[in-house]
Amino acid sequence: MASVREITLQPRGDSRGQLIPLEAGGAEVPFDVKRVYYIFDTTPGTVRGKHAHRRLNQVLVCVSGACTIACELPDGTRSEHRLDWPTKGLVIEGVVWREMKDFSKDAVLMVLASEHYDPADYIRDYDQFKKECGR
Ligand code: T46
Repeated sequence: MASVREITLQPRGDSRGQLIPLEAGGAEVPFDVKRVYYIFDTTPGTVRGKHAHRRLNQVLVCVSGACTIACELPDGTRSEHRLDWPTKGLVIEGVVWREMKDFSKDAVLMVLASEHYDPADYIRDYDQFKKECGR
């Protein structure tokens, strides 16, 4: 079952500043994390992603700056999510077409992933995505 869900991460702040813990298997990250990567220093106006995954689940947090994640579910439902603060997270599970865009200059998009990197897990052709979704 594919889904896209915005989550609010709980900061453990005190007089020294903020800290957000993310625990695998907890409420925020509902899977075991096998990989972490982050995207930064993006070219102005660039659009990244433009693919779906067959098996991968992910949690995305823009830990600095801002960017927008555009998603399309298998049934064609589209949504856009502005990640512009480290307490905002997005959980993407199942076969979801995603694009990342409107990066601010200082954006650092961190992604927690449920699987190791596997090029075969990517659906990079939009028509193939729709086909695999039965559309
Ligand atoms: C996703 C969105 C949100 C690796 O070698 N290992 C990795 O774990 C990843 C993610 C990428 N790469 C290599 C493959 C390419 O040569 O890094 C290069 C850029 O990857 P890609 O063009 O797939 O990057 P994005 O920003 O379009 O997509 C990435 C993830 O690949 C994807 O899983 O959901 O971020």
